[in-house]
Amino acid sequence: MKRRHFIKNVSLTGVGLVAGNAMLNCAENNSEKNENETIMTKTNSKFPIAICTWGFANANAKAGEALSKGVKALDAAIIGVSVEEENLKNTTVGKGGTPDREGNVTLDACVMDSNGDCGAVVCVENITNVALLAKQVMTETPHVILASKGAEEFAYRQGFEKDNLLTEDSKKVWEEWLKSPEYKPLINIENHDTIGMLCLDNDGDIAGACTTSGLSYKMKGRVGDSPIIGSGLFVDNEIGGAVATGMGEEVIKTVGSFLIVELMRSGMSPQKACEEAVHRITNKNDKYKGFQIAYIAINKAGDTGSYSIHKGFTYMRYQNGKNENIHSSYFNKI
Ligand code: SD4
Repeated sequence: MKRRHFIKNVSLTGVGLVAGNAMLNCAENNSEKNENETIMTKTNSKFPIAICTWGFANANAKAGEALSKGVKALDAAIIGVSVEEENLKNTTVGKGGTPDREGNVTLDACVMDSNGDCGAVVCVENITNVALLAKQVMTETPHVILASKGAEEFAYRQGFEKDNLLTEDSKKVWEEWLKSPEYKPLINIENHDTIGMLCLDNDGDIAGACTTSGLSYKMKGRVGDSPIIGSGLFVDNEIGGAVATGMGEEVIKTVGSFLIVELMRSGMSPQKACEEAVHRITNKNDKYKGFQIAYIAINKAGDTGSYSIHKGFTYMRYQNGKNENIHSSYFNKI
């Protein structure tokens, strides 16, 4: 199936879901063409697995179901995260995201595939499905990152439609904030919901996607870790993958997701690697007391792990048809 074809045919609000359904049908048709015994063996194994940050049960289930039908890891991750990009109640991802301090909703996203290819878009306005757009950057351009207006214009050329990302609810909250604006971006221990997702498909291949509207009331033009390959997301199909959520500046300073994959390469479990990446931050000084960071990771064997600075972080894991919400262990016990 040519992605260009389905993007041309999608509606204003349904890029991701229409994309998702098209990919599912495609996988079903392909499955029919494949040998049945291969599919039966694989569905009985530990794979596929989908994990994502926070309690995004629907998003993770969508990805898991897609994987179970034979969709490859990257497309499944994009199907999953598009659920949150289109969820107006999620105020830190996609449409309905909290704006910057000037009232513009600007989105960041990246994807990384099992073959080591990646794509990202930063500071994009008016486009809801930015993870899918990041994939388009990867597959349809010679580049890895497109920013702002360039990314938006590329999106229109690819068939994405213009959308107003600032909902009435987000606008009201922003107007309230404007009455006594704090210059500091609002980020605290409880308030994070970027979605980062890692999928391990029936073939044992790993890929991921990460998408966010970034920090609430950030400075105009601010970009966090989420679209930065190695920080918000990193995948090495020989080893595993990791994604981050939380205070992006601190994740970037320690190249957190790349670090986790490298630690797994040297033999650490996903759990230990996530712990070590958090300790790199908490060992520096005590500023960690004022912000949250959390990582999740998966290795090639399908083992998963997570760790956060503070209490309260959870992640979803879909495996063998079961979609669980797992409470992460954390560093700051006081
Ligand atoms: C950022 N890491 O832009 C993102 C914010 C986040 O849940 O994760 N929010 O820094």
